[in-house]
Amino acid sequence: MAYGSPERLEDVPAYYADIRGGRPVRPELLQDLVERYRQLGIEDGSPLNAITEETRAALEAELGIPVFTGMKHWTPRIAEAAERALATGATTITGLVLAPHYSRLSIAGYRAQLEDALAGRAELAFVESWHDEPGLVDFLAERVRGTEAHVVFTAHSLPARILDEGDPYQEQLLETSRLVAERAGIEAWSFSYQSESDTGEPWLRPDILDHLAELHGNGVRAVLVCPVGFVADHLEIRFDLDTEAAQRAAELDLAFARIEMPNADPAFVQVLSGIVRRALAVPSTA
Ligand code: FEC
Repeated sequence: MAYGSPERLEDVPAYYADIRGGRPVRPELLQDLVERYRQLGIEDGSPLNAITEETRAALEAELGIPVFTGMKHWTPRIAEAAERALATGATTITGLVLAPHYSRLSIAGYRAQLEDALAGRAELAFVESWHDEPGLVDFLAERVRGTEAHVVFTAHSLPARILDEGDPYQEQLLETSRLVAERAGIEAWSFSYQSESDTGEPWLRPDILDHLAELHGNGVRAVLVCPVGFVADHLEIRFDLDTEAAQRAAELDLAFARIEMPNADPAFVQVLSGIVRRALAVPSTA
């Protein structure tokens, strides 16, 4: 399962409405979003949807069992993927989200959509999180090893209230960051959030834009961003990091680079395949 992305600019209002789940969308925020998607160039193809399909096909070939894509906020929907899987006669279905860290505000939503769609018609082996998966840690460590820059690990921010609700999201993100830094022998690293939404409530901080200024103030002159909370190129990577954060770094005279995302890299697909195999060996009882 993946987040999903609009294929055309004219899809953006419906996509945003889906993300908002029925809550009102402020027109100026919609306009701003359309503009970001225009800059991303989705009229020529959505990177996220194309990469997700490439990953699905590679995983299917690697596993030798059918793999279907279900998108949280776009088509093909999770419910459609569930029907297609059931139509093959599957009695156990593995749910894997292409996002390694659990939050009630993210992964739980994918799970709920899949559970509702299956309605008890197959056993569900759902992967709750894979933030400390050794293969993922090795893969990311490989991407940052040897850098002389300060490494900034990032992930999508969420409303800060999750901290009071005992949500494991932040803990898992810091754990992945620590494991990757240790594995790569990196001592100069920090973590910051990105892609905060304007929803009128406080979000988890620090935001990368402030964090870059803080690092610069502390004498850092080069950063390498490693977005541990994402696995593919999409709007939050190509716009929020490559455009917005890169611009802020340029204003600060801070050298800025980011790692290449895992996307459908064969080594990354092998990591996913290992996770699915293990999940299938132990179907969840939930
Ligand atoms: O390339 C693309 O078209 C899709 C990029 C994309 C990814 C993504 C991942 C995550 N989100 C998470 C949480 C939230 C929360 C809200 C929210 C809002 C948006 C909006 C867009 C968007 N997200 Fe997203 N997210 C992506 C895109 N996200 C567009 C709406 C406009 C905006 O704020 O920029 C706030 C919802 C609300 O308004 O109530 C919360 C989390 C992830 C990482 C986990 C995952 O991939 O599922 C968490 C990719």
